[in-house]
Amino acid sequence: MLVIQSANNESASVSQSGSCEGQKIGLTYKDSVACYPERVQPPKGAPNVVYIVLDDVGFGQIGSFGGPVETPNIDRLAEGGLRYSNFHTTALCSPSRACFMTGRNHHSTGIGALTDMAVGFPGYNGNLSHNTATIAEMLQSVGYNTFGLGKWHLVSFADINYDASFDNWPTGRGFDHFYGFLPAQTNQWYPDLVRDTTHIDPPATPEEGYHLSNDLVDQAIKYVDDQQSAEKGKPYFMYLAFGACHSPHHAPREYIDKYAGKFDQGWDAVRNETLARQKEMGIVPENTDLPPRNPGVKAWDSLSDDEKELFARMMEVYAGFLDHTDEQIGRLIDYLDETDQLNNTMIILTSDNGASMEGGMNGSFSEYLMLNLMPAENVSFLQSKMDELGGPMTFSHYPEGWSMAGNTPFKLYKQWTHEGGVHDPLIIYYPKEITDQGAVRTQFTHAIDVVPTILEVVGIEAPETYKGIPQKPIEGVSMAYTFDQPDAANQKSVQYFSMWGSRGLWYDNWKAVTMHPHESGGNFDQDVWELYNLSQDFSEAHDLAAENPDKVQELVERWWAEAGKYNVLPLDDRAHMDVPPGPKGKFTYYPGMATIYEPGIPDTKYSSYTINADVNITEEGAEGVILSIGGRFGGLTLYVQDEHLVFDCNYVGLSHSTIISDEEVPAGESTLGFSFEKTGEADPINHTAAIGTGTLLINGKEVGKGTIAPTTPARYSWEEGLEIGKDRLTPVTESYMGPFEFTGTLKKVVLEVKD
Ligand SMILES: [Ca+2]
Ligand SMILES: [Ca+2]
Repeated sequence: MLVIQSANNESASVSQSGSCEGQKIGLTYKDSVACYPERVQPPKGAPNVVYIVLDDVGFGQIGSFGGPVETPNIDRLAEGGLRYSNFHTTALCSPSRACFMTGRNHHSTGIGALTDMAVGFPGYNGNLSHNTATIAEMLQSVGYNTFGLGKWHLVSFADINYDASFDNWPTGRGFDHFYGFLPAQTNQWYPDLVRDTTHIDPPATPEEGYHLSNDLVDQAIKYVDDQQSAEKGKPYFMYLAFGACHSPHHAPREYIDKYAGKFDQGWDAVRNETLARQKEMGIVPENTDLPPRNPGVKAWDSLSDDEKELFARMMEVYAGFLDHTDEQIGRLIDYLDETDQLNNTMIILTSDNGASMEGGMNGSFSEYLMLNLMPAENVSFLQSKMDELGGPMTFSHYPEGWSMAGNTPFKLYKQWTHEGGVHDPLIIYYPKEITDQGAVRTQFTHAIDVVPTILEVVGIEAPETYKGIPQKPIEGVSMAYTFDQPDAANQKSVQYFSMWGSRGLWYDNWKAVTMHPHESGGNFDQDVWELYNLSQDFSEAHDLAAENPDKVQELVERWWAEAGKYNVLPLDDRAHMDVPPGPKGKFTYYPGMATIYEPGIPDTKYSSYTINADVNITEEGAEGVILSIGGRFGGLTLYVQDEHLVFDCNYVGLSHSTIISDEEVPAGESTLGFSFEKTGEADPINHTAAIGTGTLLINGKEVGKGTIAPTTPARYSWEEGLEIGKDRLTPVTESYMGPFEFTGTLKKVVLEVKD
């Protein structure tokens, strides 16, 4: 009777939470003393924290930072809080988010570059290290409820499918709930949504008025409402990371049209106008000089009328996108206000990197062209798409000139460690503790400083161990000291930057920086370091390196010291954007299967392959998709329509190779098939994966044949994968409306990739 002996023993009394010392377990309840472990409670008066992260929004785009876009709701936060005019990020999405989440440098937590570019070094393996707990984990463990919404981009591709470990999905990193998307970007009209750990269909279509930004805020309000209804006043942490304003630039038409004609003056004039407003607002020092146009960007006045018309429209689309986002933020603020929560909520709003040049000099109708390393789109092609920009038929991006203007007054863009890449807007709104409302703070601050600021305001320390794992110390410095001390000295003295080979080191208001060309062969010793005194030259307009070689030397040495401390090495300028070919072999799929995302999709780009589907069709016939990969901006699909079997290969949204069977699909049991016989290897120079002959087969008999070329060179889609019996989100071909589910009985589909 081991149990009874143990229960009789005094020392066996259970102390579940350390606060149940009086508890006693006897033989029955009559000789026992009950104790209920107390719920973990946040410090008394701890505020709600709403952490809003915009994507690819530059320093000079939001109204309250002098930008040309109307953002009255973000401006409300600025007027009621503080604007930080010397705030920095890492130049890229995942790395900045790693800092935003952990308070540690991005290499320190394994996100040296994008999660899409994971490499086998500690600073670059693409998953947030578990020795750097996230702010969600820290707040959850002291009793906050935690809601994650929008873009995650903090899980490596190795963990993107349903065979993932899930421990770096948001719910594995401290979020009670998550509603958003995992990769770098998603279609704002047809997002690839994840709820907690399950992919779901969007709740409505664009025709019904759906847009992701609206949906995120609806869900954000619902999370808070559900939680506050259950326990009024219990604090929560909300991380709300919009897809906006990363490509695709998608916004309801009326928001875009509101800006008609507003950018006809061009990017050079908008830069000047923005700088003038920034000076007037005190966002930049009076003596700030505008650096010359970035390399390759043409003077607006030198453009043709067609170029001006097209490019101005592309900026109208972007402005509409940001304006629309602002309105959603306004809905959230209004909700907090109307429900009496605003005064006890700290709202942080920022962006993850400078404005993006990823649309190239002419802009782009589909970002998937850039992601497939396709040549720049020419103006006449883009003009043919002009009326559709911003809508569901495009996946567009504005040209570099607008990105330059968006980063006013800085040089360069997202991806680079000059200020244009790493200098971002930051607003902290917390009326309870911030009394200098509407003011500007000029202390040097960085993405790693947000987490310690939240910890200080909440009144907790970062844990030394989290779930048994020893933790790295927080590497940022709380900004709370600036709340009531506008002139306080910088409490930070040094910050390194390192992105894709480009490097920078800020030390005591000096900055050394070098622009390293991507994929240029790893010759880092040939990089030329520039030197700026940022206290006198806010915009890096005057390079002092030649006159101060010793200072350059000192800062470069400090860079190496910081690099050694934080896992920055080895230096690596390779893009690592190549998608590994998918697996080969024989794969059997059944209808109802969840989407499989690249790189988990078997190789249909570089190898010959066959598709064979066992179906049963009644006398009434059937239609629908048998197998699809991707969507409107690249992919392939095998489907039945109008009694015929059809194969369609969508080449990055630019052209289609289509084969239609010359015989009807019969009723009864049959095997519907397709084979791709490779006739030419992948040819990166000509922007195609393998080309070949496609053959449609019904019960083994050839019923159609054609050439399949060219084919998607690198990646079908981040957000639309392999599906059986349907084609979710955007359709591969406009011949049908998604999801176009197969109406017959689809027993199984065998995809066989040959060596
Ligand atoms: Ca970004
Ligand atoms: Ca699709």
